[in-house]
Parts: sequence; structure tokens; C-alpha cells
Amino acid sequence: MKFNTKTIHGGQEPDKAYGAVMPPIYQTSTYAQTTPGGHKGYEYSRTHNPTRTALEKSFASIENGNYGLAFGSGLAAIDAIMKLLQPGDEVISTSDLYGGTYRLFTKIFEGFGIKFHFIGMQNAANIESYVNENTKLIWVETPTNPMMNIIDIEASSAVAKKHNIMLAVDNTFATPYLQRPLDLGADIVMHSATKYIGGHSDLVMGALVVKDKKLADKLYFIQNASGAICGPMDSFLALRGIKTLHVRMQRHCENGKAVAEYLAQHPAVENVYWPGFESHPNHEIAKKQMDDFGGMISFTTKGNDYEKSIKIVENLKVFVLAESLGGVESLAGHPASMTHASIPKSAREKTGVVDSLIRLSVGIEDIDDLIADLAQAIAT
Ligand code: P1T
Repeated sequence: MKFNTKTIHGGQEPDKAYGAVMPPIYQTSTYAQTTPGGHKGYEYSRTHNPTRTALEKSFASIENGNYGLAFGSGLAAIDAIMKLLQPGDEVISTSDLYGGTYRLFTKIFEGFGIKFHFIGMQNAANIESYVNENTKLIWVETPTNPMMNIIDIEASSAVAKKHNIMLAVDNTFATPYLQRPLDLGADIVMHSATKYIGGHSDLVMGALVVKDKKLADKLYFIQNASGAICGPMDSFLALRGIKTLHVRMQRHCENGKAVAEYLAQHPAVENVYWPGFESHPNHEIAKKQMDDFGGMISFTTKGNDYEKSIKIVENLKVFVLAESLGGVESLAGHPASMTHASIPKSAREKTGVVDSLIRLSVGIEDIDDLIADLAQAIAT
């Protein structure tokens, strides 16, 4: 089955009771048993729920994996991965990453005795220089949030395999429409399904997909034991979102390209970060591992002018000033004071998250309206 069919049919079959084409919302916490242990595969909804099962099969299908797991948020999914580790273990992570992931790593898991190395990964050789006998996980976010750096997944996987280390890839920005990390050698692919997977800014959810049965069993155990699952209604909404992922992503990419090109020629704009530009330092890797370049763009204003950037995001009328990304509507954010405020200023600025940086999640509205909105906001 090809991707555009998998989004609609992957792992799905009509409901057995009445043939409903969409999986019903099994809004139940528990299931009747005929005798203790005598049930139809479902005992309690933290452990399993049929609507969530349908979604987990869909996740596995679109990411070319064998096992999918759905969680109550992207961070809950990352939390489950981290619970595979033990005190004394070490993690090598991209230095430019979502602020909440950084906060989870440094404020929660460092306290449990796990050591993190936040490094630039554009050169895979740099990853290897941090490997030692305690290294258990390489954490890759690509494209990175918000600087749009691209990390070579295949090259990272070669380092991971050589040293018998797990490789996890946060595929939130790219989605499996653009990039399939498991095919490139990753062990775990993770999503904030809150974003493009859901696609309509109406749910908060996380996803993991793996190929290996042993790893899947460990993660299912953690999912049930810790209990950070998503509910049946959200599972239904995510399933509905996935059915249009490919058509939405196609338009996000088209609009993203047009907005990136508009900003690049604007005299008030200093830098535009978008991997589709030939001048992007990792453009060749992006071309190799992604099918297109997506709808996420960051840019700075001339003179790194904080006040000017704040005025721009306040003046936007079609773009909504808000956290999050990946919905059908265009959003704008100011990472330094919003999504990445939990990263100390010095660490943040080292990766390029300066005070004038604006991040855009380009939606699927008419491109003329998006460009006109940016033009008027920058002009004022
Ligand atoms: O918000 P949540 O569903 O828990 O997902 C966390 C997360 C993980 N990974 C990446 C790359 C993310 O972008 C996020 C969430 N990001 C935002 C809310 C944001 O505006 O960047």
C-alpha cells in the first residue's frame, strides 16, 4: 500500500458489529467479563481501548513500523522512552530542540541520574565523539525546532548501530509524509501528534512507532504501568486527521515554499531558516532524506530587533499568535518568550534562538492572503 492509501486505510477495517467505516468512539473505561479473565481482548481502557488500538495501528502503518503506541501528549511519549533508561545512562541529544523536551530531560531525568550531552549534530562524526560505554540513547529532532537544522538520520543510525545504542527520532516537524526515520535506521520514531498528525489544533497527543517486538513490549509495559494514555475521543479525532495528512502536507509544503521565498527577498528580514533553500547548510541532507521541505519557517528581522519582531507577531491578522504548529490554520510564535522560554537564554542563543526570531507554521489558507498578512505586519 502506498502512503496516500495508508493514511486512509492503514491498519483499519470496518467495525465488526455494524460495518461502521470509521472506528466507533468506545467511550468506556472497562469491559464486561463472563468469568474472571473471560473477555474479548479488552479489560480496562488504560491498558487497551478499541478506538486507541485502531489509531495505534494507523500510526504503525504510516511510519512503516510494526507497533504503534498513543499517549496523552508528545512529552508523555518522550517520557515513556526515557523510562527505558537507568540511572548512570547517558543520552546524546540535538542541542536545538523543542523547549519542553529540553525541560523534561534537564529538570526531570537529570534528577534521576541520567546524563545528557546537548550537541550540534549536523556532522555525525560529532555524535561519535560523545559516545562512551554509558551511552544508551541518541535523541534526534529533525528538522529541529525552531532553527530548522537537518540531522542526517542514516549517518546517526550508523553511529548508533556501531556502538549498540538506541536511536530515537522526533519526526513531529516532517511527518511520515516527508520522512520515514524507521526506514533510515532509527529504532523509535516519536511524534507530537498534537501537530500535523492531528492537523486541526483540536487535540494534544503523542505517538511512538517501532519495528522491534522486544522494544515494543517494553514500551507497552511502560505505557500501561505509567498510564499516560490518550482517550477514545482524541483517538478518533487523530484518526480523522490522519486521513487527510497527505493532502494537507502537500499544501503546507507549497505554501511554506512561497512564504519562505517571500521573506527571503524582504528588505526588513535578515535570515530565513527553511531547509528548501539551496543555501541552507543542510540542504543536501534534507533533499536526501525528505520528500519535500515542509511548512515550518523561522526568520529574524534586520538588526536582531526584538521590539520589531514583537510588533510583527502582534500585527498579524490571518496568522494567529499562538504556541503549537501543524494545524490547518497559520500560526506565528516568538520562540524566545514562548515555546523555548524554558531553555536558559545563553544556551538558547548559542543555537540561534535570538530575541528577534519569529517562527511560522504555515497553514493551508490561500497563499495570497498569507503573503498579504505578512506584508502588512512587517510594514507596520
Ligand atoms: O506538546 P506535546 O504534544 O507534548 O509535544 C511536545 C513536542 C515534542 N516535540 C516537538 C518537536 C514539539 O514541537 C513539541 C511541542 N511543540 C510545541 C508546542 C511548539 O509550539 O513548538
